[in-house]
Amino acid sequence: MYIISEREDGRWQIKKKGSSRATKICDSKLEAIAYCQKKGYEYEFDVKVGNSNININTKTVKKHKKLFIPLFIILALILGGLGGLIYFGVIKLPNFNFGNGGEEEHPTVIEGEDFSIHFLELGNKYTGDSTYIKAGDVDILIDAGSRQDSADTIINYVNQYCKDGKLEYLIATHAHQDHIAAFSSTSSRKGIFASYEVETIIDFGMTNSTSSTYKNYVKERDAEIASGATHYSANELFGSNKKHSNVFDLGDGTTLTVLEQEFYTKESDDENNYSVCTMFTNGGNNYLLTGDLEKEGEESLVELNPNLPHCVLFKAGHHGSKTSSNEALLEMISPEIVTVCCCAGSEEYTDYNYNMFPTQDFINRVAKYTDKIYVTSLSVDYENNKFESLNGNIVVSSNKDELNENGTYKVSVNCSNNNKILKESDWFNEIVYVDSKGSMFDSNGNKYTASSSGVSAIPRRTWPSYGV
Ligand SMILES: [Ca+2]
Ligand SMILES: [Zn+2]
Repeated sequence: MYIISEREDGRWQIKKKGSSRATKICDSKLEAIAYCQKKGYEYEFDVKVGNSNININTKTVKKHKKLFIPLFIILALILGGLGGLIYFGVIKLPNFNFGNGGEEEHPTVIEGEDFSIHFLELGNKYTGDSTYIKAGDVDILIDAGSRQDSADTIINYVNQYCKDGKLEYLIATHAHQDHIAAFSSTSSRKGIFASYEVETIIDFGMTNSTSSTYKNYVKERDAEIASGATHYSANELFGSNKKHSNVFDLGDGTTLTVLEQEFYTKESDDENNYSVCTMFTNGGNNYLLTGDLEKEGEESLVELNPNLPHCVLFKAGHHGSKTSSNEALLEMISPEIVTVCCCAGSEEYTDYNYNMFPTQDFINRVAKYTDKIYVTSLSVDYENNKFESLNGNIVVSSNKDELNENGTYKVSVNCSNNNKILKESDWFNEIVYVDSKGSMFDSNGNKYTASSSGVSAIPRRTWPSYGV
């Protein structure tokens, strides 16, 4: 049995009876009814009379019987009539996302959470980042990769949660295309800046980039600033000339902290080191995102933040590259959940099996702390643009009604494709063919197969014996 009730924000929620978490939140009561009917759920309403909350099947109903029964009958008639009209197609409902059908489906929209962090698939074969965070009514977007055509995918996703057309925060970690491409528009497609009103922009203090992607980003960012957005580059949050504290209050005890590292002001020959590092704190949990920060950047981060706390979640540095997520950082934060935004096993950057994202070295280091590694996408056939979801969109969320024994908010992971941890995935255990150097391709660029000569068959990835 499911209960449909109105929320304080005027939207309507569907809750499984006895559950504290909503299964689905709808914009209207009609939408909620249509959803239940479509799903074949038995449902009833939580009806408000005056100030008291009356549940139809409780003792409270009897107390208000005389008042309540006529109301209920009228309500039932109205809703029944509407239901019938909808059923017979007389009233057209807007398009709702009903998912894929079936009992064990993974919801495409996670509802009823106070805090959620979403690692997005980007709609193409390229590795890149876009992370959406919802903290109460505050909407935050960190990065908009991997290419300009990811804009539609990101916007469609974010609009399931962001209902006011306004991003309270927009953060660009560094100037690489796979992080900023979809912020700006093209003649045929609107980007993020053109699609939302942005309140505060936080971006990198340094860049070596002269790319057109970067220039387009700057142009649209500056237009957003001209129309009222506040802008801080990371270096303006530290030192004697700082313009704002590096801690931003998101309300309800949630904070966004920009963590200091030396490459906000110091030159590096690796653009990745300029990455803006952020930590979210909510309900006693910390969530760490370091963009594409490399080893030197991580060392600086650890040095300048000697009190970096334990983090329930770490977004793998640089898409699970072998040069990021190093021991010095992992040791300080001892992550429980690690998310990787990449197209797993793609030859976009390398022909060598173990160096393809997420790399074997990265897995070896993280394995000491957790096996809860989740990866967004999967490369099926890079040349022919074939990609699929691995975990899909990864949502890590919590709410104040579900607590751990120590009082911190219980954190859950829900992915749009499946919730399988990496080491149990087909991809991880898949047999691949490599030459003596570990390459999956011959000198002509052809992929080795079982019948190629001089190759060995190995599993894609292995889990180290010391791993948890
Ligand atoms: Ca908003
Ligand atoms: Zn990147």
